[in-house]
Amino acid sequence: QTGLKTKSIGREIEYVESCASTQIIAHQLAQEGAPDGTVVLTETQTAGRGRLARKWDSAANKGAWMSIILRPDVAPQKAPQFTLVTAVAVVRAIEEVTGLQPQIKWPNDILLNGKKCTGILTELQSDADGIQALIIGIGLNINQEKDDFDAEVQDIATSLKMESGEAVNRQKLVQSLLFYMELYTHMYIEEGFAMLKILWESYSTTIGQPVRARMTNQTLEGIAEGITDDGVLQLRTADGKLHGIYSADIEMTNE
Ligand code: BT5
Repeated sequence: QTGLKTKSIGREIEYVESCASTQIIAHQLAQEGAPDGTVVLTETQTAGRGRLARKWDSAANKGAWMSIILRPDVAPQKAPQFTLVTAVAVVRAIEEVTGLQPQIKWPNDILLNGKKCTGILTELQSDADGIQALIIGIGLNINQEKDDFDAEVQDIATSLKMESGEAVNRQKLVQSLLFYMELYTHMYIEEGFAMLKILWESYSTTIGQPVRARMTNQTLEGIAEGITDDGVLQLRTADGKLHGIYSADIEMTNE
């Protein structure tokens, strides 16, 4: 009895007590034809990963580490917005279960009091026919204490328990997250990003702020003016030019 209220997401759940990375398992399952909505969930990852092959600290039994396989019938350029849609679902679930009020830092971080409690990693399987599968990885810090985190992330990471002062029921949080994932991904696929963008912006800590955007080949500083309906960050530099940024690490420069 999982208590799930969803129709597609989480109807198939592959639960493993530990693994290298749920992304690896999900990629393999997707290649073997796993249906839309399949979820891979684990307690511990030995090689949890972030973007650009960075490490994701996945402490035992205290978070929720999962990958969701989606098979949306959308063009590949609509894939990056799934990260933003997922961020909204994560915020709603955390609000509902804990009463905390997280913020979204474009594109893939969820923050509480300026520290990261969740990271999202959207990966793509595609071919000449378009998207075969999206593998959406979500790493939620739930019941960790500061000491549970690796030394190198202790100053930037937080958990729901650290912020609320109470242990959080992980199952409830996962159920709520899958519910909102289904709701918002369907809304996005059927109606596009415009409505969700309004919701996203209401949770965003990035928009309207001075930021530094580090990309692989350059760094730009300016004001984050907004995101487009494609999820592209609009950054205005001091020379007045507007830059469209597809992927970067953002630092707030007014802190
Ligand atoms: C992310 O990358 O934030 C995406 C993280 C996705 C993790 C999930 S867990 C389930 C699934 N299976 C996987 O193997 N991955 C996904 P990025 O924006 O590149 O941020 C990575 C950076 O976040 C690291 O370089 C650290 O600075 C920091 N970090 C690492 N572990 C953290 C943690 N547990 N909490 C907060 N920050 C962390």
